[in-house]
Amino acid sequence: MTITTDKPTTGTTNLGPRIEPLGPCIGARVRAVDLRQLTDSDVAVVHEALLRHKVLFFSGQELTDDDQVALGNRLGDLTAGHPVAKSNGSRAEIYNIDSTDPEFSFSDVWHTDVTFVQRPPAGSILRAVTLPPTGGDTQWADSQAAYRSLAEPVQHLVDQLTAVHDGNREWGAYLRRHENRGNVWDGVEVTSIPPVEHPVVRVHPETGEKGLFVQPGFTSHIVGVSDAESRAILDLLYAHLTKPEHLVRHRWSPGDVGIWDNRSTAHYANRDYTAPRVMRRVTLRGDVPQGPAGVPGR
Ligand SMILES: O=C(O)CCC(=O)C(=O)O
Ligand SMILES: [Fe+2]
Repeated sequence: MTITTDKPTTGTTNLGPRIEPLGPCIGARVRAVDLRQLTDSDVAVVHEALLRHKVLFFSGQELTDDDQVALGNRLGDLTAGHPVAKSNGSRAEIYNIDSTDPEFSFSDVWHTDVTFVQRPPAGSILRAVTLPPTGGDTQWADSQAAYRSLAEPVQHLVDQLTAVHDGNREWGAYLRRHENRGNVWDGVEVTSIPPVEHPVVRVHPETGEKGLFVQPGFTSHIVGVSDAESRAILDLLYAHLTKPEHLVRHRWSPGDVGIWDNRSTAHYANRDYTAPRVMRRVTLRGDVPQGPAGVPGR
């Protein structure tokens, strides 16, 4: 496994964002930045830090819904809030994750956001609005560190595989409850969730690094192998992806914002609270996942 340095990558002066890594592979805290007033140079620093650290945490931010949408537009091109869940926020781009909403579903399964569409979001921006006194932490896994630390023969095996991602596992019941009328996604009303195929190993479109791209939330099976083989391979990869050394855990405080790269991470929201918890998310448009040469995204 490649060991990267713990030294801050940039920002040793007070002239811009300061990046403080939270571990050798995943996670960094970003200080000295106001997400409502990013300069072009701040945007470049945040973008570079995101590629390197995969999830970034900002504290003391006072974002409104409009500010969060504006931030998303500074960092990329925003999708609708969710493909299936109807817009329930003040803006179509916002996905309101509210534990008091009767339609709320806990995200207590490892997943990468919206991998059940052909072009899953490249990144997500999550803001804490209402928090329980304790609990409700979120964890992220570094899918590239996980790939790198697999034994080489296993890397060769998974390099060749394609998996099916099926959003009906999490969202089929919601769609049925709403008479098969979901949200509007890429300009089209979603009325069904056809399963899609993605490579099991994703080549990051910006860095060229390989990462595992299967998660128990939406991946249903591996193509072209038996059920037993698919189950065993996926169980191996899930256990490996979520080894503690591949993880970072965040305890949310009011004013916190987390930004992550969905092309190199999976995440899990702890289901250990009873008091209301409200988070708001926007997602950045992504591309069709590509596998190693010879295993195109389909
Ligand atoms: O509520 C959380 O901490 C995370 C929920 C989630 O999975 C997401 O925002 O994509
Ligand atoms: Fe998520």
